[in-house]
Amino acid sequence: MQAHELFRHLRMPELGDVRQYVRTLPTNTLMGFGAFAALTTYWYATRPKALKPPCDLAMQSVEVEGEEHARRSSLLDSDEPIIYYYDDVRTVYDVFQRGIHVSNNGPCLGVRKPNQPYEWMTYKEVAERAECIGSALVNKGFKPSSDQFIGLFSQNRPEWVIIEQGCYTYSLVPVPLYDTLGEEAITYIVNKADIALVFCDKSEKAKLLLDSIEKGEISVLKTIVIMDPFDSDLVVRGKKCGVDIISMKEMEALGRARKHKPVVPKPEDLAIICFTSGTTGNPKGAMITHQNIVSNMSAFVKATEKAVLPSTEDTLISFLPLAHMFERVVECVILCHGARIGFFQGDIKLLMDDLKTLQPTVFPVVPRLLNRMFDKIFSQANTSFKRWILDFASKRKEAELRSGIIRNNSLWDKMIFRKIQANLGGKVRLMITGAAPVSANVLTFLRAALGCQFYEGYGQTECTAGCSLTLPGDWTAGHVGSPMPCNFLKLVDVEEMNYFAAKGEGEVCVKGPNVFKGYLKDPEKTAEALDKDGWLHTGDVGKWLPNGTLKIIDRKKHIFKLAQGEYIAPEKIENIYSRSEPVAQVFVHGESLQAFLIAIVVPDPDVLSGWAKKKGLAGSYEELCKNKDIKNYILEDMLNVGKEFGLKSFEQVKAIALQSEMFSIENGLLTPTLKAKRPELRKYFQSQIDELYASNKM
Ligand SMILES: *[C@@H]1O[C@H](CO)[C@@H](O)[C@H](O)[C@H]1NC(C)=O
Ligand SMILES: *[C@@H]1O[C@H](CO)[C@@H](O)[C@H](O)[C@H]1NC(C)=O
Ligand SMILES: *[C@@H]1O[C@H](CO)[C@@H](O)[C@H](O)[C@H]1NC(C)=O
Ligand SMILES: CC(=O)N[C@H]1CO[C@H](CO)[C@@H](O)[C@@H]1O
Repeated sequence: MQAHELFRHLRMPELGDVRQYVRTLPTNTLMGFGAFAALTTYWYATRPKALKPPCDLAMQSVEVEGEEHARRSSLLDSDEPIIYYYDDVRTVYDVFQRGIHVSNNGPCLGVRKPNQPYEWMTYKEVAERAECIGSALVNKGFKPSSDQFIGLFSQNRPEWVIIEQGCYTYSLVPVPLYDTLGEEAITYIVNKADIALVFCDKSEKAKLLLDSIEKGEISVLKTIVIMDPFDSDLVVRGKKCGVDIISMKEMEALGRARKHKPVVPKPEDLAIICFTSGTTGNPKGAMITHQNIVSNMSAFVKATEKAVLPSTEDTLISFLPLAHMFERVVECVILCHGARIGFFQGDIKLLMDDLKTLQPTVFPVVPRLLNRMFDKIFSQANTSFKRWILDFASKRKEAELRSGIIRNNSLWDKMIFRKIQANLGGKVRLMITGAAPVSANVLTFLRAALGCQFYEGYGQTECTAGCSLTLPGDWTAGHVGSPMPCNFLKLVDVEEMNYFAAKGEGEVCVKGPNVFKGYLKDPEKTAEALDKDGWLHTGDVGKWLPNGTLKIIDRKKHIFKLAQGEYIAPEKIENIYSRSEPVAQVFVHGESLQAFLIAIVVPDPDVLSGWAKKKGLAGSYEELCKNKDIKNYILEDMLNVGKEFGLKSFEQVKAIALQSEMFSIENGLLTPTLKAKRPELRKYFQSQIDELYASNKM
C-alpha cells in the first residue's frame, strides 16, 4: 500500500472564489483589510457552542490506586478497565451478528467497477457466504480450534471480511499476509504458523507462494484459493508440487454443498495472528484474541459515545491495509453498529474518485497521507495573497478549536475550506489518525480545514492498535490523548536516558484486556515485550502533561555508549541533523570502541545544486555527492544546526560520507513503515564506516 502516493493525485481548490469575493469589496475596505475585521466580528457573533466533553479536559486521566505511577481514563468510574460495551458483543463474531440485527439486514460491504456507482451486499448475504467459506474449511479437514491458521493474502476487499467471518464462524484463526513483508518473511510466516491453506486475491500472489514451494522452502502449504480469475496453467503448476489451486467460487460451493453448524469462538480465543516486521530479525506474530479486539473497540465507543456514535447512516472508506490492527478495529466499530464499508478499487491513484463516489462519513488516515494533503493545499496557495487568506482563515478556525468548537459551516468553511472538504466526498464527520506520530501543525490545520471530529490515537499491534486516544472536545494537538478506557498506562524509569517516572517521564507500559497474549511460538521475544505482571513495554518514552494527557517524547531503543561512556541516542541526533537544508536522510553511527560519531548523509536532490551554487560549486547531483568541498560545507551546516538545537559536543558527528542513493524500502534500508533499519544500514555502509574511522583517528 503506497498511502503516500495518495495525495499526489489530489486536486485541491484554487481559492478562486475567495478572490472573486474579495474583488467585489470596495477597494478602500480591502486595502485596510477592514473587510476581514468585519468578517471576524460576524464570525465571533455566530460562533456555535462547543461540544460537551465527556470529562473535565483539565483532568483527563487519574492515578490508579495501588499501582505506582499508573494512570487510567477519567471516563471510568472505578479502577476496572472496560472489556466490552454491549453486553451481547464479546467476540468479533458477535460484532457482525449485532450488525445484522441493528441494520435490519441493511447494506454491508460495497465495491465498484471503474466509473460505476457502488454495489452493496447485505449483512445476511455476507454472513451466508462466510458460513459457506467456513464450512468449506471444515470440509477440508480444519478443526474448530485456536491452532488452525488460515492464510489471507489480499488487499482490502469484501472477500477479506467474508473469509475472516467465515473463520470466526468455526473458531478458526486467520493470519494476514501482505506484500510489503517481502518474499522471505512470507515464507517464514507460512512455515512458522503451519499454514496449510492460503486465500489470495490475485494469481500473482499465488505464484509468489508457488515459487517458494518449488524452491523447497515451504512444504506445509497444500491449498491455494484465488479470488480473481486465473489461468489453468497455474493449476497444472500447482499439481506438480502437490498444491491444490481452486477458485473462491469453488470453495464457496464446496461449503454450500455440506454446511456445518457454527462453532463460535469464546472471548479468550485467538482471533488473529498479526505479523509485524521489526527493524531486525524475523517477523513476530502477535497473538490477538477476540477480547483484545472487542475491548479496544469498546473503549473507542466509550470514549466517543456522546460525540460521534456510529449509526446505520455511516459509511467507511476501506483502504488502509486490513492486515494491520488499526483498520481492523475501525471496521469492527463500523460493523458492530450496522453501518457500511465501501472498499477502494484497490488502486490508491483512484482513491479520490472512490471518495467522491462513496461519500464516506468515516475516514481513517495515517500521518503520511495527512502530510501530503497539507503540502498539497499549501503548494496550491502559491501567491502571497492566497497564503495570507488561507493562513488568516485557518487561524480563525484554530481559535475555535481551542475553545472546543469543531464545525464545517462557518463563513471560512463556505468561502475557503468547502472545496477541500468536497475532495473527500463532502460528508466526512469522523477522522482518526494513528500508526505514527503526526505533527501538531499539520493536525491542527487539517482539523480546522476539514471541520470534522478528528481523533489521534497512539498504540501498537501488541495492544490491538490503541492504548491512548484524544477525547472529544480536546482539539489541541501535540499529545496522544489519555489512556483508553480499556487499559492502564504507566511510565517506567529509563535511567540511561535520564527519564524518571517520579518526574512523570519514562517508558510507556500498557496493561489491560487489549494487551496481546504474546508472540506465536516465540517465548523469548514475548518475554522482552510482556513482563511477569502483564505490562506491555512499548519502547516509547512518554511524559504526562498536567491535564492527564500523554505526550510521546522519545524512543527507548538504539542507545549505545561511546568509548568515554557517554550515552548516545542516534535517532534524536538524526532528527536534528535532518533540519539542515541540504540533508535529505542521515544515519548516525557510533561504537563503544570509538570515541566519536560519524554519519552517512544522503543530500537532498531537490536543493543540493541550488545550495551548492551559493557556495560557488556546480555539477550534477552525483558529481556533487562525490565533491569533497561540498561534503565539508554540509558537515559545517549540520554542526551549526546541531549546536543551535542543543547537541552536546560528544553528540556531534566528527566526519560524514555522502551517498547519492536514498535509503528506501526497496534497497532494504527502511522498514515498510519507513523507519531506519539500523543493523542493515550498518552492514550496507560498513566500508564507508571503516574508512571514516580510519581516516579521522584522534
Ligand atoms: C500556482 O498554482 C496554480 C494551481 O493552483 C498553477 O496553475 C500556477 O501555475 C501556479 N503558479 C506558480 C507561480 O507557481
Ligand atoms: C459537515 O458536518 C456534518 C456533521 O458532522 C456532516 O453531516 C456534513 O456532511 C459535513 N459537510 C461537509 C461538507 O463536510
Ligand atoms: C493539555 O495540556 C497541554 C500542555 O500543557 C496543552 O498544550 C493542551 O492545550 C491542554 N489541553 C487542553 C484541552 O487544555
Ligand atoms: C475502533 C478504534 O478506532 N479503535 C481505537 C483503538 O485504539 C487506537 C488508539 O487509541 C485508536 O486510534 C483507535 O481509534
